[in-house]
Amino acid sequence: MEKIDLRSDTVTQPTPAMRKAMAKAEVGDDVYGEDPTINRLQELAANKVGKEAALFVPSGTMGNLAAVLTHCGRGDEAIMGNLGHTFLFEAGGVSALGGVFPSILPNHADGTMALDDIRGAIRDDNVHHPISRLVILENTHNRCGGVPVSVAYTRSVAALVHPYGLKVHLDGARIFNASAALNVDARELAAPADSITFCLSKGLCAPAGSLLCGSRDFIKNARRIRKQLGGGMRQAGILAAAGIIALEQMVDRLEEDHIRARHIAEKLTTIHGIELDIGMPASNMVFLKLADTVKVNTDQVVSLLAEKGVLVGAVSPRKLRLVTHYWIREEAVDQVFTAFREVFLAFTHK
Ligand code: TLP
Repeated sequence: MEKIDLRSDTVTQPTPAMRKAMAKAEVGDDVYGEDPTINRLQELAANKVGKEAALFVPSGTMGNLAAVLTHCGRGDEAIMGNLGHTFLFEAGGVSALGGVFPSILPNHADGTMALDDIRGAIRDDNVHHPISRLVILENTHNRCGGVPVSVAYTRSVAALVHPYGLKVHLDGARIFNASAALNVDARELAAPADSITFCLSKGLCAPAGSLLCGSRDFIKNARRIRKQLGGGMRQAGILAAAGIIALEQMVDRLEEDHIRARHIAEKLTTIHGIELDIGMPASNMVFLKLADTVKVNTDQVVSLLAEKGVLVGAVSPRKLRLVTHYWIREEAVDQVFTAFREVFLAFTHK
């Protein structure tokens, strides 16, 4: 039985074009700055998000960490959302490795933090306080349902914090999904931010790698931090070759994943016991809630679906996440629907 893997877009396999490009990639020692394929990827990446320079890093987590450690020193404070990836899913790296103090604000359902909250979190100059250095935004916002965040919001955060000397880092792991969902160039989404990380190894299907982008000076400093973190990868042009294909061939098709997510959501919400927030899905993520009438928790739903070859994620006892990507074809929509219907029918007969 072939599995339909909707747990994440991180499960994507490289495309045949990527494998071909990887086999032929010209490589060199990237710690010396001599890998031509990495250099080409970095140039392409910086251009795609409208920044001066870019740095190839092994993962989105390292990209965000290197950004925070470049912007902040030990004891400095970084303002971030309570549902943000950096706060929830990066193993506390900013504190563990950088001594950076997180100031956590509530994320609203649309992925934003209230401007008043951000203003209130900026410390004044007082010996009792850490120094506020950074605000971290996320676009699309994963835990808020994969919602894209507007240019206007990102601009207003930057306009609010820049006069106080704070920088803005954008975790744009899925910035091209945001761009497709809003029909806005990724450069515009990134423009207000001082730095941005985006990932090649999610909807864009590359086997590994992310890009940290920003000003030339910022990237020069981030290069040293990447070295400290052990992220200098030598002949990683083999990976960068796939990244180039990701940027050249996989960005413009992301809208297809969003359409498929909508098809899946439309079908699944016809099943008794499945609920979806209004206006969702907003990109390639479908977050489904179990209705109160469903007496089992998502762990059980996940294992019953897995027996039928459909893999989905449980993000809480009452919430499932399904993520569409290149390897989920239109035919899969009906297979997913059938599996869910059978599983949910079984519950109502118990
Ligand atoms: N997200 C993963 C899990 O870690 C939750 C997923 O399955 O969605 N920023 C955002 C917004 C992300 O969603 C992720 C990965 C990362 C950063 C980290 O990227 P990697 O996995 O490359 O370190």
